[in-house]
Amino acid sequence: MSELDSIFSDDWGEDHRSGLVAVVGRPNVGKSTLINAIVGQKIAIVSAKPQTTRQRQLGIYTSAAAQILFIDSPGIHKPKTRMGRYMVDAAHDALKEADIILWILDASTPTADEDRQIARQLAEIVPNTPRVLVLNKTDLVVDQSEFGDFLALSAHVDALKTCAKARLGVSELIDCLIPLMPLGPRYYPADQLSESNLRFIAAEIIRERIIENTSDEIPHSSAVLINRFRERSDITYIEASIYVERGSQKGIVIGKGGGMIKRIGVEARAALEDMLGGQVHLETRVKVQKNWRSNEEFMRRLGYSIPKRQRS
Ligand SMILES: Nc1nc2c(ncn2[C@@H]2O[C@H](COP(=O)(O)OP(=O)(O)OP(=O)(O)O)[C@@H](O)[C@H]2O)c(=O)[nH]1
Ligand SMILES: [Mg+2]
Repeated sequence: MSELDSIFSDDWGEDHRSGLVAVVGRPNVGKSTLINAIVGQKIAIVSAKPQTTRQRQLGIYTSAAAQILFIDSPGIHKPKTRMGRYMVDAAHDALKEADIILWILDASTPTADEDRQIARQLAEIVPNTPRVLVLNKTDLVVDQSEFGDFLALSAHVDALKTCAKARLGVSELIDCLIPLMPLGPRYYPADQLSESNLRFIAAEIIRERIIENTSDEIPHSSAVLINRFRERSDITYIEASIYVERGSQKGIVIGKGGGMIKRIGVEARAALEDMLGGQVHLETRVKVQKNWRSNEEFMRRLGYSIPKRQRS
């Protein structure tokens, strides 16, 4: 059987391995970029601004020998809002589920205080889960002689260097992880790369265009709700609400003469058409939901599945 035939065969051997790898680290270190590089397709949005990823998301790697489910998680930081708390909780939950923890560090600042905090959290929450350290963005550093101290951050079974943006070090990383995974079956079909539905991906694509085109608090204060997603044979109709937290932010997102929202719409539509492989009709409306990042009920409406507070 060729490698390709054996990947698509349902007949994996007794030595097939599978499991969950939690990809964690500070915001903006390149977790989502790395997962996109591993699965070979953009399944998670990426930006140069911190706190881009807000929810747990799966990236599925499949070969003849193994299936590794990578959990992309929000960057671990000190939360200032209910939304921030939700994000850090999502990262902690990912840790608890995982067979292996892949801790990503940024080579241009490998041992920031935030990383020491994360080392403490790992030791407290998952003291017994094996860790692999990944030093990403190695392209940004000329003098690599100082890389030594990131190894001292925490006990680990292996440490590797990557440049996720250029997809360097990815196959070495997979080769390192496979023998560490438990024996197990293939959970998802070989051609499935994520478990996100199209509505979620559409909302994320629009959110990415907002993050890219705005600054200051607006990327963090914006959320996208898909009100309608209707697929016809030749065109997909999408209606989306963009929520911000204040009237002044709404003005900025709409822009002078509607210029900004037009740009966001044009860019998002192009990306959506690329993803769906067909024509897209996109309508967006900008709305204000005051301080929604502290409003649990509204966050739930946006799809951030916060558990209802238990009565005591
Ligand atoms: N130079 C360089 N930049 C990188 C590399 N990997 C990722 N980046 C950039 O780093 C920025 C952050 O990448 P993300 O993948 O969004 O980071 P993240 O860790 O998922 O961030 P959060 O979701 O906010 O926690 C983006 O601008 C990426 O293009 C790399 O290897 N080298
Ligand atoms: Mg991310």
